[in-house]
Amino acid sequence: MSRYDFRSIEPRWRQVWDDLNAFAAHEDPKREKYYVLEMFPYPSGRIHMGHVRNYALGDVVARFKAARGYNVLHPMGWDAFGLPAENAAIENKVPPADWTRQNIAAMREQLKGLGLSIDWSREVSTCEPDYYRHEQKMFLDFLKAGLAYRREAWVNWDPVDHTVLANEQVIDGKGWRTGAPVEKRQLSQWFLKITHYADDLLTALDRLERWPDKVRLMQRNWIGKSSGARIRFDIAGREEGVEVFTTRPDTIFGMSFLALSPNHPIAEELAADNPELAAFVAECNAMGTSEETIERAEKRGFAAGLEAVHPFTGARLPVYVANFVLMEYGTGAVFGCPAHDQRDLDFARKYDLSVVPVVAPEGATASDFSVANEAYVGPGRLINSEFLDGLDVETGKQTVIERLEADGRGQGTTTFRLRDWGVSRQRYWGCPIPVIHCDSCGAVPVPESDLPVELPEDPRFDKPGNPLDHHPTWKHVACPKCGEPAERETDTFDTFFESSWYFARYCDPRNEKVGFSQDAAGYWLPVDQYIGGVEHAVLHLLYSRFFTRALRDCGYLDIDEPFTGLFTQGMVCHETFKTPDGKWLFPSEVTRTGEGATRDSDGTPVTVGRSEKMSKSRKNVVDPVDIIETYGADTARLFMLSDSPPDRDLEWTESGVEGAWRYVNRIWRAVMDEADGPLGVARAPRPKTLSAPAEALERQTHKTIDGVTGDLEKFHFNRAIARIRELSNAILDLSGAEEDFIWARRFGWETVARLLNPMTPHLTEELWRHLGGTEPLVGHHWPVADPGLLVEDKVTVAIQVNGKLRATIDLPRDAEKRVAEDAALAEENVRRALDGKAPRKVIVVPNRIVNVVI
Ligand code: ANZ
Ligand code: ZN
Repeated sequence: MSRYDFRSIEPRWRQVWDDLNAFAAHEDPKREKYYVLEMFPYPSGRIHMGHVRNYALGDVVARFKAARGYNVLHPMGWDAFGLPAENAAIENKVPPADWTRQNIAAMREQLKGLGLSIDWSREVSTCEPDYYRHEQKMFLDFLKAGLAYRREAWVNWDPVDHTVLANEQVIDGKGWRTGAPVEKRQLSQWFLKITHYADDLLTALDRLERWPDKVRLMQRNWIGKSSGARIRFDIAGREEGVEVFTTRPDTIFGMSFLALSPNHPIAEELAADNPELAAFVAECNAMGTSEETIERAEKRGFAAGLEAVHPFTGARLPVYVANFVLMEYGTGAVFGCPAHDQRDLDFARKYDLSVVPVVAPEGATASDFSVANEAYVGPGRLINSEFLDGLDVETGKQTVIERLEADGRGQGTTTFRLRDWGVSRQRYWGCPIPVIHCDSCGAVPVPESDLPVELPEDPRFDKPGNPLDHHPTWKHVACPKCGEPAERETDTFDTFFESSWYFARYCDPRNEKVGFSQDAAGYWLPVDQYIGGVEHAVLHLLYSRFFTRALRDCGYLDIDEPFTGLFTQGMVCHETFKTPDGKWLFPSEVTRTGEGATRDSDGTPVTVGRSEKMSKSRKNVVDPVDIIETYGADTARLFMLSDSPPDRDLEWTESGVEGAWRYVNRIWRAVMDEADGPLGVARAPRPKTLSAPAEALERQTHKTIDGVTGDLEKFHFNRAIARIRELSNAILDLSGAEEDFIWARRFGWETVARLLNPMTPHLTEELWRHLGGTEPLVGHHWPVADPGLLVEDKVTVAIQVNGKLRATIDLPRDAEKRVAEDAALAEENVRRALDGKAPRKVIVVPNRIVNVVI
C-alpha cells in the first residue's frame, strides 16, 4: 500500500486553492466578518519553528471560521525595517533594500509551502514607500493634533552601534545587540504622546476580555498608575523650592533627607560650579536610564550643601543628589523616609541619617517599635507624627493631603510610569521622519504633497553612525517655508511605528491616497483574533492600542481597540547537545541512544542538556524546511498542533513528528484501501436503521463533531486532534462489509476529513476527493452535530413478540414511539417471527417495552 505522497499531493492542492482564489477576502456587508491575524514576521531570510507554530495556529482559526460561514480576512506581510538589514549591509556589502527583498522572496516561498489560507493579494512590506508614505502622513497629522512633539531627552546610547536604545534594549546595563556598556546622552528627539491616553489605555484593559490575564497585567504594570501627592519643599536660603512626588505622604514625619535626580535642574545648576558634583553627575549619566540598571546599582548620593524645610515641623533636612532618583518619573525629586522604604534605609545607613519609624504594626507602640535593617512597609497605625498619630495609613495619607492642599504646599495627584514614546532612531533602514530643519524656521513638516520622503538607494556603511547623515546629497533641501538651504531630519522612526498600524493597512492594502479607507477599516477592524508571542505583551501591543486611539482622534478610524481577541502561543523548545569539550551541536548532527546520544560524525558521546527555547546560539534548532521536505507540511502542522496546548511550550522531538507521520499514513491507507470500492463509489444514503455497532460509530462521529467544534472555539487544538484520533480508531475497529457498516465508516472518514481540514488541509482535501467529494473541501461548511445523537442517556428496552421476550435494545431515553417501533421491527428475532408479514399491532411502553403483536 502506498504512503501519503505529500510531494505531489500538497503542491497540487495549493494550486487548486490558488486557481479558485480561495482565500481572497472581499468586503461584504451582508456577511459577518472575521479578521484573524498572526504577528507578521521580520524577514530574516528563513522561517523558524516559532513561525510555523504561530502561522499554523492562525491557519486553524482562519480555516475553521471560514468553514463556519464567516467572511474571513487572513493576511500576511513583512515587518521589513530594522537593524539586521544594516548589519548585513556592513558585513556583506549588500544594500539593505536588496537584502530585505531577497529574504522576503525566500520566506514567502517557505511560508507558502505550509499551505496557509492567506490572501496573498494583500501582502504588505513596511520598507516600501507605498507603505511608509502613509505613516509619514499619519505623523504629520499627529503633529497637528499635538500628539507628536520634539524635545531634548536623555537616551540610552549604544557606543558601538551608534544608536539610541529603548530601555528594553538595555540588558544588564549593556546594549542588547552589541553587549557594550550603555551610556546616557541628551539628544533632541521626536516623541509620540502615548501618556495622553495613559488612563484610557489602563481602564480599557478591563474590557479586553478575550486577552490573556497575564498580558493585561503586564500592561497594567507598564502603565503603572500611582496615587499619591506632590509636596513643595522650601530650600533654606533659596528663592525656588523643590517639588517631590510621593505615594506615601503619610510618612512625612519620618523624613530624614530630600534627594534630587542627577539631572534635576537644581543639581545641574550646582554642578556648574562644583567639579566634584559634576563628576558625580557624569558618573550617574554613564549608567544608563533603564529602571533595571538603576535598581541594581549601589545607592549613592552627593551632599548638595542645601537644606530642605519640613512643611509641618520646620526642621531642616539635608539635600542629596542621588543616583536612584529618575528625572523622568514624578518630579525628579523625592523625600526619603528610611524607616519605611528599603532604598531610603540603605541610603540612610550609608550616610548616617536618622531613622524614625512613623508607622507601627497593629499591637506595637511608639515606645517598643523600631526599625533596624529592614524597612517596615506593612500596614499599621501612625506614630511619632503629631496630628497623624493613631490614624491608619490610608487615613493618614488623606489627612496629609488635605493639610497640604489647605496650606497651598501640595496636592493629591496620580502619576504614571508610562513615558511618552521616543520614536527617533539614528539609523538608515527605517522610515524617514518627514521634517526639515531650517535655521530660521525651525522644524518644518514636509508638505503633504512632497510625501513620501524616500530613503536614498545608495547608502554607504563605511563609517560608524547614520548613513543618512553622511549621505552627500540626500539631506540637503530647501526649506519648504522660506526656501533657504535647510536639512532633512536624518533620524528614522522606531520600527514599532510600522507595526502599530499594519493591521489597518491590510484592510485596504493597495490604496494609494490614504493608509486605508474608512469603509474598509470600518468593515474589517478590529482584528477578531490576534496571535503571537508573549514577548510583545507590552510594547507592540501597547503601541498599537495607542496608535488606534491616535488615528481615531485624527479621523482615520472609529474604534478604540485594534485587537478584540489575543492569543499568546508558547515557545518551541528542543533539547540541547554538547560535545565533551563544550561545543554546541545541531540535533541533525546527533543520534539519540536511549538516555544518551552520540555524534554522527565519529560516534563519540554527546552530553544531552535540558530542553530550551530553540535558538541559534545553542544550535538546538530544527529547520522547518527540512521537516517539510521529509514529512510534508501537514505532518509538521499536525505535530505542532497536537503535541501540547497552544499556549504552552512545545517540545519538538523526532519521535513526535514520526508519530504524526504514522497517523497521517494510517488514515491515508484506511481510506485508500476502500476508496475505490465501497467507500468511494456510490454515496449511498444512510440506511433507515443501523445495527448497534454502526449506530455507535454514528453517535461517536456526531459527538466528535460537537467536541471538536467546541475545542476549536476555545483554542484547545490538541484536544480536538485527540478526539479525531479516537474517532479514527473507532472507524478502523468497525470492519465488515454490511451496508450500514460501510455507511458508518464513510460518514466517519468524511467527518475526519472535514474536522481535520483546518489542521492538515492538503491531506484532507485528498481524502475528501477519494471519498467521492466532487468539490474541494475548502468551500465546504463545517459539519453540524445532530443534537439528538449527542444524548448520552440511554435506556434498555425489552422487545417482545406476543408478550414473549425476544431481544433487548438500547434506545435514547424518551425516544419517539416511531423510533422505538422501527428499532424493534429491525431486530433479527422479530423479523424472523414476522416472516415478511406486517405486524397486527405494535405497543410501545416508553423507555421499557415494545410488544409486537402478530
Ligand atoms: C516618600 C516615601 C516614603 C516613598 C516611603 C515610599 C515609601 P511608585 O509606587 O513606583 O509610584 N519616587 C518618586 N519619584 C521618584 C523618582 N523620580 N525616582 C525614584 N524614586 C521616586 O513609587 C513612588 C515612590 O517612589 C515615591 O514615594 C518616592 O518615594 C519614590 F515610606 O516618597 B516615596
Ligand atoms: Zn525656513
